[in-house]
Amino acid sequence: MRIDVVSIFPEYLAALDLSLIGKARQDGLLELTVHNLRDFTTDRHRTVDDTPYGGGAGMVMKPEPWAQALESMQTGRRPVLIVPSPAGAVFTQAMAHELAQEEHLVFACGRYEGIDERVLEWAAESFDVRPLSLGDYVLNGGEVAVLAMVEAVARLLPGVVGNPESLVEESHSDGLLEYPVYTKPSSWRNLDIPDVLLSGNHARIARYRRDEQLRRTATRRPDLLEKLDVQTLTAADHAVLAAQGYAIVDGKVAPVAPSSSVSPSSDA
Ligand code: 6GU
Repeated sequence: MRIDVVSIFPEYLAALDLSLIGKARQDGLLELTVHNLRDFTTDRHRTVDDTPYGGGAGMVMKPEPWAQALESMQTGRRPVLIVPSPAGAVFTQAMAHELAQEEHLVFACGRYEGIDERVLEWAAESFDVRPLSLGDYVLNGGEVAVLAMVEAVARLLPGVVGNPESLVEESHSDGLLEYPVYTKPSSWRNLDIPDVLLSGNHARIARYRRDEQLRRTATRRPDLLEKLDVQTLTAADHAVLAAQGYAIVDGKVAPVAPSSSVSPSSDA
């Protein structure tokens, strides 16, 4: 995969030299280049921003440096142009999987109040333009979002994560949060790991972990439960959900009064 990142703070992206992503680049699995937007300006001051038409606070990124930068990275195919913005659609694990299938991603890091909107219109001719947000909060610029998105995508590329099985059971891959994990010692500062993990009974361990995924998701992310494909839920799952105050209503997981038929268990 090829990734180009355009930013006025290329040093911000230095973290992409490290760890698994740095290794993927060294191994040739990922060809990643960070570009300085100011290298695409033509004036003495290397100006990238100007005041907003219509007034208002802050500055807006000028269109021409962006056009010069993006033109320099056009290829025969249509690359995906990701524009990190709190005004974008929320980036998800499903999108990370989709983007991991692409040949070429370009990330355009905006700063200040954002990039002149015409850049996105103009770019749509040669790029698949996607304004994407990390979530409902505001960052000062796209750089931190790019670090997050590049890491989420690159770790899905074949060969980047050593053990591909570690990608299967993680949070969000099946619409549920991950179960809790423990390591040695089994008793630490008067806190014991759940007995079932020492039982050697793999079916019981799998059931315990699935229960914890359902309980955690019910407590921490009830919004995810309501998006679950109910076809993937077993009778045992229904019982755990009932104890958390959920039932299947009209083919969806929905909150109801807690069931008394199943003894409630402590939450993760
Ligand atoms: Cl992608 N960019 C900025 N500037 N702020 C954000 C964001 C992105 N996602 C959440 N907040």
